Amino acid sequence: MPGTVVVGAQWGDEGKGKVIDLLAERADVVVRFQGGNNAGHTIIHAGETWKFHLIPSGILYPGRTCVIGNGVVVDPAVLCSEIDDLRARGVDVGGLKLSANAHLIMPYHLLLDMEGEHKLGKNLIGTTKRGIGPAYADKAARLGIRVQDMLDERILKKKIAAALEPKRQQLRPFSREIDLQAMTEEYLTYGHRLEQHIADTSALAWRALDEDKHVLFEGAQGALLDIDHGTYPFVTSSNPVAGAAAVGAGVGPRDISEVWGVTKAYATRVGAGPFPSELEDEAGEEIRQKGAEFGTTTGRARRTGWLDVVALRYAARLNSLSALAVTKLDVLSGFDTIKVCTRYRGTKDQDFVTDTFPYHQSVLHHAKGEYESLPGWSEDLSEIRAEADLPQAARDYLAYVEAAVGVPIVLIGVGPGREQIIWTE
Ligand code: 2SA
Ligand code: GDP
Ligand code: MG
Repeated sequence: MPGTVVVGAQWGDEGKGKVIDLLAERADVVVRFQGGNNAGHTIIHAGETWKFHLIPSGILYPGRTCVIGNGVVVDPAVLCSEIDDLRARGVDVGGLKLSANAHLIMPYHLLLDMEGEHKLGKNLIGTTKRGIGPAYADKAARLGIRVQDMLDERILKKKIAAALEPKRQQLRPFSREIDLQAMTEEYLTYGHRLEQHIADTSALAWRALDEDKHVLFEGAQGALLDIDHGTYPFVTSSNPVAGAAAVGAGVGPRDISEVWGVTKAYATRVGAGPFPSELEDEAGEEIRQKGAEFGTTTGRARRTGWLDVVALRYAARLNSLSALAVTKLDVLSGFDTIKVCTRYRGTKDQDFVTDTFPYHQSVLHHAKGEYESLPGWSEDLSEIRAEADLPQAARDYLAYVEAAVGVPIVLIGVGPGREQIIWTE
């Protein structure tokens, strides 16, 4: 079985980690292709809870090759501590491979991310403050430091000096924290520690695909946070859509045969930006509490809302989704009525009704959801393992979503545990 991509179909935190953990059992290689340690994937595997930020979620299977691809931005301090934590809990990390071409998050990227958010004041984006945006900015400006640079002191020092030069003014308030020699030594130490994992991961992925092995491409964040297609500028600085899997892993588009989109049975967003189906009432709070909607990386409360099929259809198109996994259906138990956002209507001076995701920022910023109401159910779903055993109202809800999005639902989540899933027929 060749390449399968798993991506977020909303604003991230859809439960991709759990879906990847399930699929990784039958995969040979798992590759992260974008983002960095802004991502947070929570997995409950063999009764234990794991939180991954950089290391692909397949690492819990012995013998699995887990790749951090060239498209990822890597904070080596975070990577080393994730490796240490896994080792301390008895996990073999021998299969971990790190692309020599991946870009590094440097200490000044963290400072610039914090400073950038501070300057934006009330227009802040609500980044995770992990240095993601500034690291991708340096990559595009060809001032990035790459994993391979950590293996050569002379090159490393020269490149850090060159990267710091145009940032002098911005970094002036932190001049005491920025020491070229100390930074060079720190990153050389990381290079030394990580050397055994550094590889030509593009060739590795290609070889696996050429041998007809199953390669799983693991996305982070979600389609609506995509820097090109999301709710710009309230987005992350990479492309979480499926097309980026080829670029960020170093394979060709024809190596990808399936694209799974993961969505919750409702919607969440963490950070600022448009969210047309947001609930700012008791129902929203109930979803947040029942769904434990707090950031895996930062602990921030996530904004909550009803499922938005306008946005989901957009994600299905952008990613050419072949399958949909719907997680957290259990969280909706107990609502008399469940709403689905099917259209957007303009507010203030904007007068429009649309069932297509708006491409224009001003239109999107004034879009408010309009809803269809469906009957809810009261039964606890957490022990159900067959679609036929779900309450009729839950089955009707899923059928409605499937028809509205136009992508078959293959997997339903009814709890955070690994076994709390229903495979559809
Ligand atoms: P950044 O840090 O530059 O990528 O932030 C830019 C926007 O992208 C959002 N973003 C995320 N949204 C959902 N989940 C993410 N991962 C963590 C999680 C988030 C957390 O799993 O819960 O712990 O807060 C993630 N990473 C980035 C971010 O909120 C900004 O809107
Ligand atoms: P990711 O970033 O897409 O991997 O998602 P996160 O791990 O950030 O957030 C998803 C959260 O939902 C995690 O805490 C999971 O353990 C949890 N989760 C996943 N699937 C389900 C489900 O079907 N039901 C419930 N109740 N929780 C789930
Ligand atoms: Mg997450």
